[in-house]
Amino acid sequence: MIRPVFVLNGPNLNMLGTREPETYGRLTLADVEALCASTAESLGLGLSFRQTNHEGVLVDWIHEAREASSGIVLNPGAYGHTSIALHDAIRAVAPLRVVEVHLSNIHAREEFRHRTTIGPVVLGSICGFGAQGYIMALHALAAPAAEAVAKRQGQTTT
Ligand code: CA2
Repeated sequence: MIRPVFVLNGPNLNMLGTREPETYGRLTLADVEALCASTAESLGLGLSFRQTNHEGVLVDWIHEAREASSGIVLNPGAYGHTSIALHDAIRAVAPLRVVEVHLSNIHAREEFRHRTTIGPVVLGSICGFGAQGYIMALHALAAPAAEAVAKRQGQTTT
């Protein structure tokens, strides 16, 4: 059984769709989960979609992902700008692939959102595309996974 991708969401993202639609869009987190579920299914990926408002819970889930997932899509919310614990947790599970996602274009917003502590330790970062960013991140994680499956079956993907 191929391990699921963990899609982890940080603080306040449970409020999506209720306020600030000009910044975060109109979809709720349940809508984003449904989008991820259909994308994961079409890509042949399993999915574990979660949200927490607690930094330590995100750290625990990243540790869990080392054994239990094939990669992480992480929207760390505001902890992405402040948390050395998340930076360290991602380093601790290397070489597990982590894609950072932000719904909004953090570089076009307040200065304190321009930098993320996890940017240097993730595979790549996607921001400014709304919920589409989650889909892009799942595609990014699926491509090498497909290659690994083909390799096991003695096929090539190109
Ligand atoms: O753009 C993103 O996805 C963010 O990670 C969202 C975080 C923000 O602190 C980051 O700078 C960028 C905040 C999520 C809060 O979401 C809300 C949605 C609706 C109403 C209130 C909060």
